[in-house]
Order: sequence, then C-alpha cells, then structure tokens
Amino acid sequence: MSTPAMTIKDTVRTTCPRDCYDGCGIVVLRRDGRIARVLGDPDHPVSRGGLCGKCAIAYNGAWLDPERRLQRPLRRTGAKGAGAFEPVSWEAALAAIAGRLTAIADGPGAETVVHAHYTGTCSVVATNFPNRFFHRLGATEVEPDTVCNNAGYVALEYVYGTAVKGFDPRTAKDARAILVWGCNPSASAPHAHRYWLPEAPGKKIVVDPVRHDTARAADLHLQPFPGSDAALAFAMMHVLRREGLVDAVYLDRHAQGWDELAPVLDPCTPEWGEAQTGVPAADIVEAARIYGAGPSLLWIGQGLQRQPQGGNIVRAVSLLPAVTGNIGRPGAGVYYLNGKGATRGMELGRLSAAHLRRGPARSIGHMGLAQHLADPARAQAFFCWNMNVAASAPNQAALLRALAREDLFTVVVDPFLTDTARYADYVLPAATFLEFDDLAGSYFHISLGAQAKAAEPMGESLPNAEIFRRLARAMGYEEPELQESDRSMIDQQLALALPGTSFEALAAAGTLPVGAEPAIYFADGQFPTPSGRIEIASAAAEAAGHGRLPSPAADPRPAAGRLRLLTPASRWLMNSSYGNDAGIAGKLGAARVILHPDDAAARGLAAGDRVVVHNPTGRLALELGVADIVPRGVALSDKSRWLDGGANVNILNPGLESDMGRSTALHGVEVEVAKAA
Ligand SMILES: Nc1nc2c(c(=O)[nH]1)N[C@H]1C(S)=C(S)[C@@H](COP(=O)(O)OP(=O)(O)OC[C@H]3O[C@@H](n4cnc5c(=O)[nH]c(N)nc54)[C@H](O)[C@@H]3O)O[C@H]1N2
Ligand SMILES: Nc1nc2c(c(=O)[nH]1)N[C@H]1C(S)=C(S)[C@@H](COP(=O)(O)OP(=O)(O)OC[C@H]3O[C@@H](n4cnc5c(=O)[nH]c(N)nc54)[C@H](O)[C@@H]3O)O[C@H]1N2
Ligand code: SF4
Ligand SMILES: [Mo]
Repeated sequence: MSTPAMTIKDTVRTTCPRDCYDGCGIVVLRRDGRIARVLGDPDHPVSRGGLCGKCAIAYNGAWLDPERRLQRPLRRTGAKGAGAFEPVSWEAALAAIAGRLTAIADGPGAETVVHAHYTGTCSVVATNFPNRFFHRLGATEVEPDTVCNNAGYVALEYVYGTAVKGFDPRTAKDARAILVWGCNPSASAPHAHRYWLPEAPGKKIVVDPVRHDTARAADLHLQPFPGSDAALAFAMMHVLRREGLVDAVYLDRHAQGWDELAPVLDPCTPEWGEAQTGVPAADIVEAARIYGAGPSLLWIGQGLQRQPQGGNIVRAVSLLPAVTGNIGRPGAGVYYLNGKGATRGMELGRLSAAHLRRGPARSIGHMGLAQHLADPARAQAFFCWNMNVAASAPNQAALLRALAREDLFTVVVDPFLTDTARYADYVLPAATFLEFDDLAGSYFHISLGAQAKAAEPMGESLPNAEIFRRLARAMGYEEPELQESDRSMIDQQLALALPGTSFEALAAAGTLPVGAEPAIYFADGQFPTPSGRIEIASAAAEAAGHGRLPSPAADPRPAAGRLRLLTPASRWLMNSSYGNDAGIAGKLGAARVILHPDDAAARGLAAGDRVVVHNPTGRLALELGVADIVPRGVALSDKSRWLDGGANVNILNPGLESDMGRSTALHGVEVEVAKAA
C-alpha cells in the first residue's frame, strides 16, 4: 500500500520589475516548488496585498502558461513574419548566431549590428548586463529613452541639471498641494492613484487633456488642448507674479534668469492663457493660487513631453517650483523620475561596463529605426531583447517592411513569440522575473526590492544575463566582465544602496526603504547645472539651438477635419506586455478610439460604429467610443496592443521627433476619422 504524497506548500516574496511607478511586492504561493499563485504582498507599503489588475491576471495567466511561453530556442523555417519555426538546441542557436555576428564584424563591420532593448524587465542586472556584450562587439545601440521620455530628461537637465532626482513621495505628508501634470496614475501608477494621492492631505490638481480617473478624483482638473501646456505654465506664472506668490529671496539665491523671464510673463494673462489652451481663466487663477501657497509637489508625467515641443513644455512647467521656492524643503519638489543611482546610490553604469566598448559609441534614435533597418549599408543584423518594437515603435508599416528584409539577420530574446519575434531568424527564450534573482525598484518610491527566484526557468528558457554570458563564450570573448555572475553584480549594487543588507535579508523583507526619513533633495540650494543654480535662462539650451528661455507658445490646432490623436498607457497592458493573455483580452475588449460627442456628431458617427482612423502614414480600423472625457479636436486610443498579423495605433505614428533629445512626439500625431465602408 502506498502512502499519499505530502504536498509541500511554501511562499516566496519577490518584487514586480515592470516599467512602473509602483514597484509592488509580490508573494508567490508554491506547491512542491511549483508556482501555484502570484499575489500581492500584504506587508508591502505600496501594494498592500493587491497587484494591479493587469499583473494579477497575466502573472497567473500567460506568464505561467507553457502554451504561451517559449520553451526552446527557435530557428525560422518560413517567411519572415509568418511565425514558422523549428526548435533547436541552445548550442546550435548560439553557434549560428555567433558565426553570423563574427562574419558581420569581420566584414561590413560590427556597427551594422543594431540592438534595441527597453522595458521588458527593469530589474537591474537583467536590464543592464547584456549591454556589456554589445559594447564588446561594437554594435550600434538604439537609444532606449528616445521612444519614451528623453525630451523630458534633456529639458530638466537644462533647468535643474538632473532629471532623475525628484521628490520623495513620503514627503507628501508635508504638502498642501500636489500638481499632477500630464500623467495618468489611474492607469500607469495604480497604487499611487488608489492610496498615495487620496491619503495625501494636500489639494490635488491634475492637468491633462483627458478626464481620466485621477483627473476625476482631483480637487481641480485643468483640461488643456494637447501641446499647449507651456502657455498654461506661463499664464500660471503671470498670476503668481501678479498676486505676490513669487519667492524673490529664493530666486535671488538659487536661480538665474528670473529678470529675463519676468517681462515675458506680462502679456501672459489668464485670459490669454484661456485662448491658448482652452482652460478657463478662472481655473488658471485658482490653480496658481493653490500651487503658489505651498508647500507644493509637482509631478511631471512622461506623457506630457511626448509632444512636438515636449522639451520646451517640460522646461516651462518645471519653472513653477523655481519661481515659488517650492523645492528643497519638506512637501516641495518637482518629480519626473527617481533614478536608482541618483536617489539610491546604485552605480548601474558598472553593470553595462562601457569600458569594454570596441570602436566609438554609436547610437540611433527610435524615430529613425525603421529607416535605419531598411538600409543594408547600415544594418546587417538586428538584435531585439527586452523589447517588442513591432508594437511599440513608430512608423510601424515601414518597420515591418524593414524587418521582412531576408538579409537582415534578426535575433529576438523574449519569453513570448511576439510580433517582433515572428520576424526573427532565431528566437531565444527568456526566463521571466519569477525565475531568477535580481534587484527591482520603483522609479517613484525611494526603496529597493529583492526579485527572488520562485521557480526554475520554464522549459529551456534562461535569464537575460545567462543568455549573454553564453553568447559571449560562443563568440570566444575572454573578458572576465562578460562572465560575471548575477550574484556578484547583485551584491555590488546592494552594498551601494543598502550597505550591510544581504540579498537574503532583503528577500526576507521584500522591499526596504532607502533612508529612514523622507529625503529632501536640493535642500542646500545647489544644483548640478553649469552655474550651480536653477537655470531659468540657459546658455546650454541656447547653444543647442533652443531659446535661452522656454517659449510660451502653444502648438497650432489641427486643421479643419483633423484631430489630435493621444495614445497613452492602457490600464490592462504594460506597454505591449500581456497583449497575448486571454484574460487581458477579455478586459481590453475591442480596440477603440474615443471622440468628443460634438466631433462624433459632426462626422455623422455614433458609439459602436466601425470607423477608419487615417493619416498619410497609415490607416487603422477601430470601434468608436463617444465620451466628453476628451476636448473637441482630440481622439483617444490606448497604445500597445499586439498586432496579431494586423496593426496597432503605431501604424498611424510617423515617428516625428520632439524638439529635444531625438525623442518621440507620439501625442502630436494628427488623424482623420471616418465611418468604415
Ligand atoms: N503609440 C504609442 N507608442 C508607444 C507609447 C505610447 O504612449 N504610445 N509608449 C512608448 C513607451 S513610453 C515605451 S517605454 C515603449 C515600450 O515599449 P517596449 O519596451 O517594447 O515594451 P513592451 O512592448 O512591453 O516589450 C517588452 C518585451 O519584453 C518582454 N520581456 C518581459 N520580461 C522579459 C525578460 O525578462 N527578458 C526579456 N528578454 N524580455 C522580457 C515582454 O514579453 C515584451 O515582449 O513603447 C512606446 N510606444
Ligand atoms: N498600465 C500601464 N502602466 C504603465 C505603462 C503601460 O503601458 N500601462 N507604461 C509604463 C511606461 S513605459 C511609462 S513611460 C509610464 C507612462 O505613464 P504616464 O507618465 O502616465 O504617460 P502616458 O500614459 O503616455 O500619458 C499620461 C497622460 O498624459 C496626457 N497627455 C498627453 N499629451 C498631453 C499634453 O499635451 N498635455 C498634458 N497636460 N497631458 C498630456 C495623456 O492624456 C495621458 O493621460 O507608464 C508606465 N506604466
Ligand atoms: S505593473 Fe506596477 S502596479 Fe502592476 S504589479 Fe507591477 S509594480 Fe504593481
Ligand atoms: Mo515608457
């Protein structure tokens, strides 16, 4: 008689490494060492026991599903894009890839190997270590931030000397106002929306063309036309000056250029602001009064700067704290991102090891990716890891044509057979964050989490770092940096952020704060700009071809019949991740575009109609939604669905660059909308 087998149940604490403000703690329930359920950690200060809706579904769905996950390396057997592959061994795949890369390096040159990477996992080793391999090879990097937030980085560096040291969210307890500008926490920072904002004692003001759930919950919602925010900021500064809310002492001590800016504000009355932005003058006055009373926090969203003049807009908006002295004291500050280096002492550059680089540093921007890959003289191979360019990059039709080039040797590293992977010659199966140790942390909260392995990698999949260690060996590279262990890098970075804390201790805790008290950045009034002051007027900006001062100009409104298309984050997707999950598909429903009722009526359209959204770049069939959550002249459609052989909103995105940092102007796209034939 056999005895019934004992089931061993246990739990593992880990941390969500997605590109997200929240950085939630996770508890993995295991049965006999296998993952049974992925849940929020009840002890985690941000998630408080709940994951966001999308991760709660996908981490228990596609991410654990052997039918969805890639189990083995794949070699292409059919046409590019067709998705026909055969499994091969790691040895065979790596030998073939190494052979081809070596031939390219010896022939046309390693710089014709182009690699794109971004937000698949943001855990520190898996995101950074693979760069060592590409440095050693001498490849061309697609500058990751150009598809997301680079204009804002450049703009804030002009003004404050850094874009990665914002405010510590814990200081909200001291703020009398929180101004959220061009960000949608209800989708992109769900726990900040649910807990942090409502629990903060101050008044909340949201500036966004869309009346999303965070805007709806605010004390005041300003709804400017997209691309008009610089005018709004100037009108608010006009009011601040008129009402004596400017902090002259602070400006005198810590800023330069106020004397140049002040006269420019004279004509920027609230009435002028209303004409430029569509925001009622009385609301501009009220927002300026609430913000100016201080102490006030300013949260600049990444959506704000995805505009043709996005850099100028961020420069203009970021002056509000300077002119009111809302920086360097409790409850004050301006946040865009809190870097793990700038706010937690980590040295992520060491993980990328740029000293390994062969030849000059070469990079291109995402806006030029499709053209670059179409050109055999510049692109012989394409390596896409941690990214799904087919869904996320602009110029989708041109990009897919380039990816279909028979002679573009393409390798994709991903846990799933994405739209990009369908064009690969070799697909390498990546393990997910549940399957290896790393460090993870939010870009909002000043803390650090352990990403602790909860299961063996599925099938033959491997963590990013291990894949690139093996590929380096297959290439015959002998630099020891290319074989460094994950544990060595984790220990090195952990010692910088939380000295004296072992990975095991961090894993037991889940997430630990960095610093016991809320950090107050720039309390000494010193800024890492050329002058050491806040540069309202910037010689560096001028030398780069921008104005010495930001300009109050708003974008021209779309010509008659055209609409400005906003394509922000969906609450049910993380960029394109989870687009292949059946549960998520149910939540997403049909792909839609939302118009203001007047714009729908003017086109003879009703909710539920099939419409064609089009412009000279492309066409996309969508279902119509009608709601007054957007202003007249604006169309709204979420980003990042999987193409599944078709297209998503990036078929309409021509890849216009913003004014700074070669960065995306994707919220500046214009379209027409008509009933489908
Ligand atoms: N129209 C429009 N387009 C946009 C945007 C927009 O607002 N509108 N937003 C832009 C922005 S802000 C960004 S940041 C980009 C994001 O674009 P991407 O960085 O391309 O983000 P994802 O589409 O999620 O692709 C990440 C891929 O990494 C995979 N992955 C997950 N974990 C791992 C891992 O551990 N290892 C490896 N190798 N892969 C992993 C996922 O399965 C997924 O396929 O999109 C941009 N595109
Ligand atoms: N659920 C979910 N969360 C995510 C992501 C996701 O795809 N899904 N992506 C992650 C990534 S990569 C990033 S970069 C962040 C981005 O998160 P956010 O910083 O929130 O950026 P977006 O979602 O692009 O846009 C935010 C808001 O900017 C507004 N906006 C657009 N143009 C203008 C303008 O001209 N003026 C003003 N005032 N507002 C404007 C849009 O209407 C939108 O509501 O979210 C991260 N979190
Ligand atoms: S994506 Fe963001 S909100 Fe969702 S579980 Fe991860 S950290 Fe939390
Ligand atoms: Mo992003």
